[in-house]
Amino acid sequence: MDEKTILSSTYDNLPLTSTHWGTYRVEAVDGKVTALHPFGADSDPSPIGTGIVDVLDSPARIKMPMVRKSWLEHGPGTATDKRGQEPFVQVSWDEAETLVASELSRVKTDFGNKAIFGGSYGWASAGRFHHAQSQLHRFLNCIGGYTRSVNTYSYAAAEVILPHVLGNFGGMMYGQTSLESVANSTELFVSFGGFPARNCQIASGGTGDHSQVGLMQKARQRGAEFISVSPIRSDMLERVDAEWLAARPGSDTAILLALAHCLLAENLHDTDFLARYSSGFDAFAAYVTGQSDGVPKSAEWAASLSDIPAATIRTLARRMASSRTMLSVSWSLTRQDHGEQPYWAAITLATMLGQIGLPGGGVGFGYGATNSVGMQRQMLNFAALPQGKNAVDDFIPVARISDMLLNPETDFVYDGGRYTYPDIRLVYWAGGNPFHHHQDLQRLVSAWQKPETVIVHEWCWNTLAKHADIILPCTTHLERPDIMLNPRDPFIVMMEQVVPPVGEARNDYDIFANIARHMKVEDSFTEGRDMHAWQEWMYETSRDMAAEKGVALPDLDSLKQKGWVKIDVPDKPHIMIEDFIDDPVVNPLNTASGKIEIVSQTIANFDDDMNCSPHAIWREPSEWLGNADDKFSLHLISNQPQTKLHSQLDHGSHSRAGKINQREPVTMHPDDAAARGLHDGDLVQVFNDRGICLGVLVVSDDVRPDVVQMATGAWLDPMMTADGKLLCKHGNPNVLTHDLGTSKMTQGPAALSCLVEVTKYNDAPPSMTAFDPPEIITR
Ligand SMILES: Nc1nc2c(c(=O)[nH]1)N[C@H]1C(S)=C(S)[C@@H](COP(=O)(O)OP(=O)(O)OC[C@H]3O[C@@H](n4cnc5c(=O)[nH]c(N)nc54)[C@H](O)[C@@H]3O)O[C@H]1N2
Ligand SMILES: Nc1nc2c(c(=O)[nH]1)N[C@H]1C(S)=C(S)[C@@H](COP(=O)(O)OP(=O)(O)OC[C@H]3O[C@@H](n4cnc5c(=O)[nH]c(N)nc54)[C@H](O)[C@@H]3O)O[C@H]1N2
Ligand SMILES: [Mo]
Repeated sequence: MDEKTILSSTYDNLPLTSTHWGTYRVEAVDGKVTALHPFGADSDPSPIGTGIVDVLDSPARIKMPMVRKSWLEHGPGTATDKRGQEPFVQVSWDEAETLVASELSRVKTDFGNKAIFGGSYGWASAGRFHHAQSQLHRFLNCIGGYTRSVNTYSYAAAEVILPHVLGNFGGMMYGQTSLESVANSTELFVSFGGFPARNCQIASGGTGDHSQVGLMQKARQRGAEFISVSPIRSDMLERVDAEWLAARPGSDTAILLALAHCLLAENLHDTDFLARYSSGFDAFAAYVTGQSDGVPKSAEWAASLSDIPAATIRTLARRMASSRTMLSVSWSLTRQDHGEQPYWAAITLATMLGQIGLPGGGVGFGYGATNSVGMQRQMLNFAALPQGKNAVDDFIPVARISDMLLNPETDFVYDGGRYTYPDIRLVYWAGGNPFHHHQDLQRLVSAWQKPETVIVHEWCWNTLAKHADIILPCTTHLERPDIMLNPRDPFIVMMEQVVPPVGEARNDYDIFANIARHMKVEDSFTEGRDMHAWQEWMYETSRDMAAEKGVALPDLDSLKQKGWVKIDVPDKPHIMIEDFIDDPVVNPLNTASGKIEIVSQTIANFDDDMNCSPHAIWREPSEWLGNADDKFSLHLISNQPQTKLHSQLDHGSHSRAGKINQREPVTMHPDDAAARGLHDGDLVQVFNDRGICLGVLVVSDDVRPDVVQMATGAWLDPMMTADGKLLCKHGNPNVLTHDLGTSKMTQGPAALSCLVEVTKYNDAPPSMTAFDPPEIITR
């Protein structure tokens, strides 16, 4: 804990709210929010939350239901190419609900429920009840179901590979060896992709205390050493004095294989551990030594692929074998071509080191990605809004949305199976912003023209809202009561309604309840409960669940009185799959062999055209610096933004303060800037064959040569160039990224495999319109 620790403060009497970026005390005057203050129990509060104050009630706020003009005048499917450009007509709630209900009924009757896409991927808000996707999915299930999406943009490739190798995904991701264990016991923390302090500001579902950075610092003070393999120096938090290995992006699997090669060559691998806990090592070893394919995966081999000297790799392997080592792989490694391979290779290497199950040793997935990863806590489960049953079986891997819309009734493969894309007529989105999160946005813009109707719940005029046919304005966390009830955090917080809803905004729940009434399914949607009754049900059910695990939570009235509670944290640091390590026969993993699968026979049995290898292997990414023939010679890293969560609050004061002349910074190494005659502060265009993105140049040796960095999150501000390319005036890097799946097996997003070029933008700078509302027609 650093000096910022405040155990009580002058704000203790103000109402509480919780967000994905932390818990705050809210100050309001005359029904307007004037400030958000740190929560006294938060040792390292994030400033991100303050960004909402000036935009809660600003011109970018959606205050009434609206319908795109030609959709309203001529019906579904009209001028879908005008989405994002046409004016909206303001309508009453009753008119909007009637339109939505009759359009859903039409699509159901004419095409069946599978023609409704309710994937609605994204983060929405932190309260347990007003979780927009849970509301949407429950509602759509009440009317007969919807085509869903599986997995995330965060780590889709890991979600597919981990069940094969370690038996499940969620348990591994949120049952990792805790950072307390790292702080107490790790001697060498080897990180691929860093431990970026900026990302620990975030916790999906909310948090009470930002503790992770403090724990890393504690490990350092105890004497732990840190190595960061990453294209960006600041990916490892500064306070731990890490040694930086500035590897070529996309080369991690090669380095991991070479580390395995060194262990084998010097007989440093733990053969007893391998025999007792894993299956398939011999076939992997034959691949690593080159016995099976003629290519030894030696340090020299990896050096030419990664730009990390062979001697450095060899020394690292020896240090890893002789220290208590935590091998940490970031989630970002999964968001690139063959993103499953670095994870499989890392698990294999950690198995060879034989430290899985020991305090501070083994492998970790995404330490530092959020405040929840490696959080020491009671392993509890809490109640969530029941989803009902989806009567439709169709699904897509989440990042295949453009493929689905553009190629209805065609086949795709995923995790060894064969499936067909449904023919989608209606898209319903509540929570999440595909015009932020998806790759190759020009392709998405075309795909988005396919459905006849797009219905969106949003609170602000972001790019998604502007691309809707029917937009229904929802409340924010400050305008409704809720509970922060996050099983991955020791705090529970009663979130208060601080101000009345702005304009005619309504809670997602009430919007769905009213549409459900029009569609005669109100009883099954609400079960006779209003929001308060549901929240009480959620809390009381969760309290019972906790009691079953021996954890006593206060009753609801006491909780309301204090506002928050912190559940006691167990003294003994949590260790991943400790029970399996204790006794692999009694507590086998949920894999085909019950052991760690260095070779997966299940994957080996997949059809040949699925192009899957039975163990971790090196595959050259489709786009990377290793391909000297590519006409674009800079690797673009589009990582998480410091000043916001994705696109949320991009229009707020905190995010705007991080921009330069209203646009996003693009960071480039001094050598690359000099070679191009570029200077700090230049307005530049980042481009490739897919699109163009404007930004302002920052010259810094924080990035390695040949790499440029541009954070995600800027609201797409589109402009078409004379030759028909999508240009973002503001700085959304997803106009540049490609829309290919990570692999035929995992089908995740691969945004981080992306090459670009950067030149000065010599035309007159186009004016910024990202935060302007569309033209609105009132009747
Ligand atoms: N190039 C590139 N692209 C990436 C990534 C990358 O690293 N590089 N990262 C990817 C990752 S990891 C992720 S998780 C995604 C994130 O992508 P998203 O999760 O889609 O991004 P957000 O901006 O958080 O979208 C949340 C939306 O929900 C809305 N919202 C908030 N509260 C409510 C509510 O109560 N009700 C309703 N109806 N709406 C609400 C917000 O206004 C916002 O528009 O982006 C992915 N895209
Ligand atoms: N402030 C803030 N925090 C966030 C979020 C946010 O939007 N804002 N989003 C949250 C979400 S949804 C997620 S999923 C997590 C994501 O957590 P991460 O995936 O860890 O986050 P990123 O910032 O995308 O990537 C971390 C770093 O990986 C490095 N990297 C990229 N490619 C490679 C590579 O090929 N090899 C190696 N070794 N390194 C590489 C980049 O330099 C990058 O800065 O962050 C969460 N935290
Ligand atoms: Mo994510």
